[in-house]
Amino acid sequence: MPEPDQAAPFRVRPIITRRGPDPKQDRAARTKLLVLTAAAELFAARGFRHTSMKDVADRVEMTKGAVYFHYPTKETLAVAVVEQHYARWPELLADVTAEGHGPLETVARLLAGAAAAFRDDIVVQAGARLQIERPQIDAELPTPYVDWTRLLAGLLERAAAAGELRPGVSPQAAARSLVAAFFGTQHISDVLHERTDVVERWSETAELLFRSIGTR
Ligand code: LUB
Repeated sequence: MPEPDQAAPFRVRPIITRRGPDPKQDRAARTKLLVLTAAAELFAARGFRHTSMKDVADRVEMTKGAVYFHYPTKETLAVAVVEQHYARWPELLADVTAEGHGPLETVARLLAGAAAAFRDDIVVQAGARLQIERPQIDAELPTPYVDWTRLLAGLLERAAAAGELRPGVSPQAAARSLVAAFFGTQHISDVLHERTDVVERWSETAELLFRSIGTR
């Protein structure tokens, strides 16, 4: 099965912790990731406004100056956390693609994998909260939803070509509907149950949606 269009979605740079022979650079990259993860924990729990750079410094037992060395502003740190939220998805895509399923099954397993990441991964959770708080953050955050929509639409076009979609189902409309349903499901699960049930909630929503778009 041809590779999904990996060129387009999620154009974000993952943080590289091993930068080659220079141990100093390695240490700097590891410290940068440590600070980002601590910030993600605080942003996920308290939000952007109620998290200070001092809070982040205290959590990693570093001076504020040392934190500012890696992230000159709290906004820069928020952008980095949101970018790492999206940097999770190319890895998930590569893993699911390697399993070699048909395009519609690939869509189903991608979103099931994303649901588990929303339940278990603090950087994913923090990125989602910061995207909700975009109006409070004076910085250029990645545009939400569009990369997932483009990725799923590409796979669903292949599903249509493979006869996996019901006649008359538009791949673009199905992609937008799946993204909207996933966003809503994870958000409600977050507000009501801190996403402890997001995998189960998404599974039941997915069951209904894939019944309505798929031939099998
Ligand atoms: C996804 C969220 C929550 C889309 O793409 C995004 O930005 C998303 C966070 O903003 O759901 C659904 C896969």
